[in-house]
Amino acid sequence: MNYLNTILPASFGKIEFLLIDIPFVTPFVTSSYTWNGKQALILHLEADGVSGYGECVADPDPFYSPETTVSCRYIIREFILPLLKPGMALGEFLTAMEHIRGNYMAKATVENALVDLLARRDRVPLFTFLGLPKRRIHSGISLGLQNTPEELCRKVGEAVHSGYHRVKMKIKKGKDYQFIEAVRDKYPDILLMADANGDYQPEDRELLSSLDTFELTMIEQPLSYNDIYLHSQLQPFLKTPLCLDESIHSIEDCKTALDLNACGVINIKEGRVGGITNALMMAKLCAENNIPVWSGGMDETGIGRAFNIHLQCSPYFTLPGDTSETTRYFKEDIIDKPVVLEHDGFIEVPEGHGTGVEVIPAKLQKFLLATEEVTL
Ligand code: OSB
Ligand code: MG
Repeated sequence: MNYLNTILPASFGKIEFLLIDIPFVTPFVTSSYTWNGKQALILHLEADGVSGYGECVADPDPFYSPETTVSCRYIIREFILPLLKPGMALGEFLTAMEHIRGNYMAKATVENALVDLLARRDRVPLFTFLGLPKRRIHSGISLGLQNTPEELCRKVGEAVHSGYHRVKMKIKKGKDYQFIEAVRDKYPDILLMADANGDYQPEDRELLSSLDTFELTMIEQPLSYNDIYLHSQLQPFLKTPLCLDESIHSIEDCKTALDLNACGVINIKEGRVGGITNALMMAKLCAENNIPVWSGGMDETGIGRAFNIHLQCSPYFTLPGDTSETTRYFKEDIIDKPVVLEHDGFIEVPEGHGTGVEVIPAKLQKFLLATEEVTL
């Protein structure tokens, strides 16, 4: 990872937080919460004549992760940004951040803004800066909980028709077997998986193993958001591979899950695991242990979405992830170009410098809740 030797700017012309709120086209319903829009904390850095943007994947609430937009802003301002020193290499900065415990979403926000800025300064796309080959990315859709199996089947039908490579459906207790059965009856051959966001207990083992008949590619985070061990006890009772999402924050968590055989797949959200560099290290470790990984999403705006796309240029990401078209989430986004599916369901990596997506000032203004300028 040669990019880690890149020297950071000697000083920053501007460091600012932008808090934005973009309404969703339709509410996103999961077993843990219903989100009506994306409130996102954006970090904007300016130096050496270019800008870099990082999007924090935390929500304003602690219902997916303990980190929130407010906790991240605090940790970034008080503890992460003060670690930036003139003449420092990116890798040295990442090492300095390890002194701060946890707070991986906050760390990812700053790493993202820096690598975007450095790639733009080098006038190369982010994937090139990271040393990754250019490739087209698989698409995948994450459908929220629906009221009836019929409504769900209609949504799955739309997704299949659009060309999505795999469909993920949210499940929760009472909205599982019948809903999956209805989809499988109609779409016997699609890559289908279910995400429980931690709604089940070890006692639900029989119910979870009854889902084996539907040949799901995986069941994501059936047990607690906080657990790896109980998943390792559940996995032997299921044919379907388990996938861990919210309980994996770090390389250490990843090693624990691998050693315990707690899952057959890991969902790597770079914004949840401390950024691109950690995500690449985790993906490599999983590949060495024959555990396939995919890139999850957090309903990001076009800024965060672009990082997930560049990350998937890494050949370690072998499974389709939660990378969907912009129009699935927002009528208007704050960036150009929006994500679209090609005729065969693949997604192009943006060609421009850095993430290759450009903030539209008028759209940013429209959805802006607050700004805060930071001086080091
Ligand atoms: O569990 O993967 C999840 C969105 C927000 C929080 C948690 C999750 C999700 C998704 C949607 O499933 C992924 C996406 O479309 O970006
Ligand atoms: Mg999930």
